Amino acid sequence: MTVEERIKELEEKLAKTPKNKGTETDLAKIKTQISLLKSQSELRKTKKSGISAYGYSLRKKGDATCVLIGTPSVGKSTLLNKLTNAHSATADYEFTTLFAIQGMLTYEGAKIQIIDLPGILEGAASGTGRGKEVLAAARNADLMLIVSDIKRPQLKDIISGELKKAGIFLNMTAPKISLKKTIKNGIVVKSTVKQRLTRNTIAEILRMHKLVNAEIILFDTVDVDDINNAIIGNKVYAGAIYVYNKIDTISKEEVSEIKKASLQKAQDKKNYAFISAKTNKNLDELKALIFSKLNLMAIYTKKTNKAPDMEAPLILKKGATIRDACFKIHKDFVDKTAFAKVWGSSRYDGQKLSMKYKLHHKDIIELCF
Ligand SMILES: Nc1nc2c(ncn2[C@@H]2O[C@H](COP(=O)(O)OP(=O)(O)OP(=O)(O)O)[C@@H](O)[C@H]2O)c(=O)[nH]1
Ligand SMILES: [Mg+2]
Repeated sequence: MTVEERIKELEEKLAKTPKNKGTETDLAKIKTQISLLKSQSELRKTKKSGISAYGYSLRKKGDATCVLIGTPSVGKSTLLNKLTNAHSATADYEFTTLFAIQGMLTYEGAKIQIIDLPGILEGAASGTGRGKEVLAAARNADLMLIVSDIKRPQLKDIISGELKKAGIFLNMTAPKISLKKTIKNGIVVKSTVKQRLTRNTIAEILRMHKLVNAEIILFDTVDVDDINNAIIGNKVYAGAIYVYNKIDTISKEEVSEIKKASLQKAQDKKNYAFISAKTNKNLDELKALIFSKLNLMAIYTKKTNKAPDMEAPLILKKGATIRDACFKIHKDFVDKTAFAKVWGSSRYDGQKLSMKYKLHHKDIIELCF
């Protein structure tokens, strides 16, 4: 029996097993066995086919990487060409793009790599088309741009579903789980919140991963897959922007309707863009949204008695400190620098602040030795 056949058999068993408190541990064990087999089979396939060699996956470059992902003909390549210096072929037939094409978007001084991927179809995660390879290429990105045709807004859910099946979760944070191997005491399960699973079930899952002495602390309510993922680590949590393209093809009123339906919660505004790649509508808003979703900030540097360099800022993650800025310039600067003068978020211009100070987007700093 092949691994795939065994997985199928277990999935059938899982579907047939009644779901109640009495079967909780059995169900968890089947799910864990499936997770273990899947990760084994993925590993084998990646090694055998050398997925990256297919030309779907590109080396990361610049300050951050985004991928354009969606069904064929929604306008991914047109958008790539508009956002970057790239020339990806576009056409009104499906599967115009066959391999990954990249371009660089410069925004606020940040160099953001954007990768245009071939279109994927429903069923991609289970191998339809070159779906698996495309989804594998998307895994490493810092941000997913899920492109749909505004006339078919439901495409967003199809693509999100395929990504989920491929272990890529959008706009969600991983449940916090701490796991450490210990030298004695067997499996110890601790939790700071109420759990649905019993301690015994959780311990059984850990044992299936051949853990004998270990302490697991759960800071969120978790399910079996969450625990398996914390141990195997084959799930990815990525930010995503749902891009509805071709708004030029419907009326303003229709666009408003779809916007209203999509933007229900305050945070939705950060997750949706309504654009026309063809007529350039709302592309500047999309660029700003990409920069913001990537949690980047630009920090300008200046030398004593000189004007700041506004052309080539340091690009750092939000929350970065003066120390991180020094490190980005050169690791030697960390020890050399005593403090920095800051303009922008500081209480007054040129305020002397310590290495621990958290910088803000567009701050100007002068390192003092
Ligand atoms: N009306 C309109 N047409 C667009 C827009 N963006 C792209 N198109 C057209 O849609 C068609 C498909 O565009 P592509 O950019 O090739 O689409 P794609 O998503 O890269 O397609 P694949 O590579 O096949 O997956 C082309 O004829 C484009 O000119 C838009 O905003 N409005
Ligand atoms: Mg294309």
